[in-house]
Amino acid sequence: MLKLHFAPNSRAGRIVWLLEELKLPYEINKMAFHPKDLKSDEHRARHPLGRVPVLEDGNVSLYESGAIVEYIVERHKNGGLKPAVESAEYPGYLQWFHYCEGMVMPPVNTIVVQTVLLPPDRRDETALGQAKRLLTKALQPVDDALARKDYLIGNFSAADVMLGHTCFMSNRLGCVPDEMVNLKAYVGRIEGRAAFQTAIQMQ
Ligand SMILES: N[C@@H](CCC(=O)N[C@@H](CS)C(=O)NCC(=O)O)C(=O)O
Repeated sequence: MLKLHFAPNSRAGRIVWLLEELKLPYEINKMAFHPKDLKSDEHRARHPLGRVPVLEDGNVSLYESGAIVEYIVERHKNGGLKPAVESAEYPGYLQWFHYCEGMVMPPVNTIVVQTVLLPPDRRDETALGQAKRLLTKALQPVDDALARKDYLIGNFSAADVMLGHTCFMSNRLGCVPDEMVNLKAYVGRIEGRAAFQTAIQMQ
């Protein structure tokens, strides 16, 4: 059985969401989003940086959320969530799948560090302002791409599990401007998915 090492309000939610969308059986090790769990020797043996998500599947152990998503879709169940390599949708799928960790998550990380993780006396307003501006810039092409589509490549796909989760987080951080109406509507559609609700409510 697939085993997911999880902490709330983290990228591990992407994997719960995917497993729920695909209706795959899994077990879950819920940890606190706290160094006592994440930086324990036990968890560092699974992830050298003490982070989540980590997926175990028999003798396979894997970290990096994007790699885990690809692994599940390729090795366990496609469920129509990854277009065929020859299809017209495939290049867009690849682009948005990787745009998530490559372009959008770096400023999200900085914002979370500067608003939640650091104690108030160590926060840096300049770094925070820069990250917010960068995030808004990085989200603009996503808003544009969603002008005539419900999901990033038309139908719901694993690229939405990656980037959609990040759009939801960006919105929750107050970084999706009202003018990005396509993106706001997209986040609403994602929030309306039962599998997403299961993932986001898991604590
Ligand atoms: N690129 C990695 C990032 C993993 C990561 O940074 N996870 C965060 C939660 S979203 C974490 O575990 N942070 C705990 C820490 O930094 O101590 C992935 O996509 O899996």
